[in-house]
Amino acid sequence: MGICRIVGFMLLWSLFGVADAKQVDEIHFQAKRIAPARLQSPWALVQLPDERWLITEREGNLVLLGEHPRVTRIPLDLPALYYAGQGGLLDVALTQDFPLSGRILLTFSQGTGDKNHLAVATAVLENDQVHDLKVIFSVTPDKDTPVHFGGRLAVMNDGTWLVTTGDGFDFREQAQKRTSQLGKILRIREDGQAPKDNPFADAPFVFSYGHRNPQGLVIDEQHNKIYAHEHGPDGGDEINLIQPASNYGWPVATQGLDYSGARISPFTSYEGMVEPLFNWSPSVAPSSMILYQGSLFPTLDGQLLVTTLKAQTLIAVDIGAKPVHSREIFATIMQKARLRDIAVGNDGAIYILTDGENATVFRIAPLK
Ligand SMILES: [Ca+2]
Repeated sequence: MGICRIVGFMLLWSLFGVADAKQVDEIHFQAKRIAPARLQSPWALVQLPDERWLITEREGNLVLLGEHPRVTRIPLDLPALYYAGQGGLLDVALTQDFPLSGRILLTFSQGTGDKNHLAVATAVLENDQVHDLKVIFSVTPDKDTPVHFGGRLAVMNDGTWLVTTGDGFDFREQAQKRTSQLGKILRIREDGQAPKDNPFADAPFVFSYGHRNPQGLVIDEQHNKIYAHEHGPDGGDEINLIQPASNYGWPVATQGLDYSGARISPFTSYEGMVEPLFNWSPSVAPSSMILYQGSLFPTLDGQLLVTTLKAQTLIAVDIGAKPVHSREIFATIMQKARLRDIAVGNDGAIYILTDGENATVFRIAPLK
């Protein structure tokens, strides 16, 4: 480790010449696995007040990860779980009154290959068991593709929830159709009903539209801002500043190309449609995101940290910079892997969930 670090330092020094202080600082951090490499296609992680991590596996399990190697797997009885393609059990989040109620929210894909949709469920986690699981919301209309479900959850100050939904890949024109719930960020109450102050009378759950497959969602309570990222096609991955009632352009305005190389639209911007805060071309395939506001990594304070599947790296996006710019971080201390989710732990360290079979969790902290 010591030698690797020195070599890493020298390599960075030589790569950057007059080195960027931020780049050099970050080599003094270390990554450590905290989970056995046995998580099966996990999608999300969240830390519990008792310090353990709660992790979803797409085939329908919750995993409680305690002190290494303590792992408890809870198979969920999710009604009509559709585990295929990019679907299955996706996000998990704690409700604001979790310490009292044990209530969690889950997203999962439900139905069959011919007819499926994203669903939101609530359940109670108590004594390492899950009970009172019920579906509170189902996205309409159904679709017949196993991909682009969206599925990310975030709770707002007032206790309402934002839920991202994908365009289903074959249904991209529905992202522009407000009355379809595909390709949207929806806002729901914890009982699954529509809040009265959502922006559209004709689409009571829709908060923003014109999205492709958004899977990163961050609420900055301090500055009253919402950030989301979404997968573009070939190029055109975006970070957007989300405002209610706004149209984010897909598929009319995009900087991405179709996978065939053909243009999806003649427009990279369009009047009345909000342009991204940041665009990645070529694609990095952004999977999740946090807004880092901590003291362990001062050079990252106020930046968005984005996990990626295709780029297989963690990316810091400096949204305070003009122009906004992004860079890989921790690249020399964390092996290349598809990265699925990210969280800051109660101890201030950064935790990264990897993707696929035999996935694991890395803890990244300053080197002591
Ligand atoms: Ca857009």
